[in-house]
Amino acid sequence: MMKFAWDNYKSFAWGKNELRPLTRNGHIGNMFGGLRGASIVDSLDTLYIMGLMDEYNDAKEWVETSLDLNSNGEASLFEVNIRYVGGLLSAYYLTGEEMFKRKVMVLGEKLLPAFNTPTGIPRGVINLGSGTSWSWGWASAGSSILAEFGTLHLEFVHLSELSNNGIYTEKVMNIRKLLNKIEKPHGLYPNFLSPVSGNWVQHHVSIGGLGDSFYEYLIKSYLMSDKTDEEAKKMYYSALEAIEANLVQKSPGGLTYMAEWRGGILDHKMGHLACFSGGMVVIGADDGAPEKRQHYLDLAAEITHTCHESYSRSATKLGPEAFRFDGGAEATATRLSDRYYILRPEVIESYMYMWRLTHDPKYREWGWEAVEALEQHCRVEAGFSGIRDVYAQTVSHDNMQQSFFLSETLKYLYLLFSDDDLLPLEDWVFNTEAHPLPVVRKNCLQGEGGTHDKATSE
Ligand code: DMJ
Repeated sequence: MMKFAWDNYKSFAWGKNELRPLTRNGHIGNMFGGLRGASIVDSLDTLYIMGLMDEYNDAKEWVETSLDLNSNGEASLFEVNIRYVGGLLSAYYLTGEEMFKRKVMVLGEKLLPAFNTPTGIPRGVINLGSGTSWSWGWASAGSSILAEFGTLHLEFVHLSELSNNGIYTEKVMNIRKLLNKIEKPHGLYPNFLSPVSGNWVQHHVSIGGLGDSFYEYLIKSYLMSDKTDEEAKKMYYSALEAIEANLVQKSPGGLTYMAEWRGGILDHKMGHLACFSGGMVVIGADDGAPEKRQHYLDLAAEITHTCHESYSRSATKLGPEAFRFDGGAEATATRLSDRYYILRPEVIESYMYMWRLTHDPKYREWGWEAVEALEQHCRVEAGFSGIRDVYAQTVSHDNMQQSFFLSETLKYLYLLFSDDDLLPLEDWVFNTEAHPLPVVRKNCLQGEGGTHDKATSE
């Protein structure tokens, strides 16, 4: 599947950001500020771990000769960070190729002006040429988004490691400091924060879109620090406690789900994006209070089961963008506008983590069901495409092969069917775009003469 997706991207969209598989051309979009080749940078590590070396070498050569970092457009800080910074960092750590390190250092520096705000909370959009930054037009009152400014930590810690320059870590620690200080309604983190006043702009809380990877990066920051970042650990487990107390629900049919919260009122909806949380809860099961270990394993299994139900209750056996638990619905989309599937990884991501941590064969069976569904409904003549309605017997394609399909969906599937010693979870942490980053081991010189910590990829 990876070779097919890649070969078609190469034939019809080489150098563009994504492949449009029906019209056989490339898509550029406006998320990456004029940067090109998102599918190439997102695929480097996947190709490498799959042993597709000719393809990896083509990708590497393109990055070396054609990835132009002197672009001058409006980029999403979050998207550039998770796909480009994450992709280049993991390519460097996996292969040791200095060129990736050089590129990521240049790119990292270009992101720093986004933090020049009264609070140091970055704005969502940055012009990579001029360094001017601003907030998304659609975000309430010029606010920054929790899942955007809260999903920089892993990459920025590694930028500091590699450059021996503490500035990146300082920037993300400052975000954390503010989040720790500010009052949280019921212990929850709302999705919108003003980068000017440092106050929440409105009280919408979600484990899906707008909130999701902030929570993911708390537990992963702790794990990536070789379990030394006690502050991240504390924040993660208290956030999870608040989520359990306010958002986790059981449907009349017995399905556990994470609802959304709007100023105290629950919206009984779970987004596909929120399905990453099965994986998140299971990777954190061992490090919370010992008496909660089994509870976390159960919660992770229940959420993953619910997300599987959202797939198995559709005609295509692929899940909708959002599913509901009200008006008689149980893990199904009720609105036409929520019925699409754009090759997202989150459900398969949770299968992979659940498999690694429990070895229950059902997770491989569920992963295989997803493979068959992808092959049957999303494979078209020139690549893979998202579909508009997972409940329709005859599918309609959206003509887009997202770069995260190559970076995440196919990588997580590959890992689900690989032995545990391929990128072992004790040594690697996956960023939110599935780019593996090594655990930063504390060397024995730590604290002596300010020696910086050393990253190992053993
Ligand atoms: C990816 O870019 C990342 O997983 C992100 O955290 C959420 N959205 C997409 C995949 O669905």
